[in-house]
Amino acid sequence: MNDKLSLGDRMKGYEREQNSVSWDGSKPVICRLDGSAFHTLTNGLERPFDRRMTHSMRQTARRLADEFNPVFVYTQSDEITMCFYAPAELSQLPFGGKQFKLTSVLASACTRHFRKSTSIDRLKEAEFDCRCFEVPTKSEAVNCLYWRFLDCTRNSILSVGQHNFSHKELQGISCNEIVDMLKGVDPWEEYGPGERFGGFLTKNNEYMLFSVDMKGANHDELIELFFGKDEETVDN
Ligand SMILES: Nc1nc2c(ncn2[C@@H]2O[C@H](COP(=O)(O)OP(=O)(O)O)[C@@H](O)[C@H]2O)c(=O)[nH]1
Ligand SMILES: [Mg+2]
Repeated sequence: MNDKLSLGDRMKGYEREQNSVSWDGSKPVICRLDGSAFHTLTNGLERPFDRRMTHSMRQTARRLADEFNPVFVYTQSDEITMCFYAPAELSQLPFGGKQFKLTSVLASACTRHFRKSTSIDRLKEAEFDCRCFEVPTKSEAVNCLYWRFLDCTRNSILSVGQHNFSHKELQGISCNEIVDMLKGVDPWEEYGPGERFGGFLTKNNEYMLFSVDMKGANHDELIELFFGKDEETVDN
């Protein structure tokens, strides 16, 4: 009996020791979800963009937002970036900010919502991984979004390029040059803003979905757009 207790206590000790690390919400926490092996899973979907795929990702992003109450969410391709921030009420992050719990539950919730949102059999096998990390300031959180936004526009241009030109024709060609090559063929600028810039969700009373070209935007205005005006803050 005593042996059993000490075994349980010992195991709980390991668990506690290695699973107790948490964020307190005083700095933004970024959680990035990414579809596993979507390159293969999306075989047979429309190229360069499949509306059913985009719709499922947006619906998943919205459901995750409703369930976990992040400050903002961004989705593009097969990925979703969420940001949590709760400086006024420390430890009010989901699961008290426990790193392993937040990371693992977000991955499974994303997988659940995505599978429910699609009627395409192949996509019902989708899985998502999640990585979470704290950044020092709100400004860096916006920079993280900008980083994903740049990835989105780059991949969007490449996808339309690859849809219209051969691998050989695109070798050594920059994204700006591909945009020029596409003019008069299948102009990238004429694709919808969601396909070029991805989709953002921010909260006023409820989550609003919009697409914006972050390249032309003012950084301070973006911080206000994503974090709101009157919050207690860490330094920008
Ligand atoms: N056909 C199609 N494929 C898409 C669409 N959205 C995302 N994908 C695919 O999803 C992949 C996502 O990239 P990445 O995460 O790097 O690939 P993974 O590691 O295989 O999941 C892209 O390379 C595309 O092949 C879409 O709307 N249509
Ligand atoms: Mg992926």
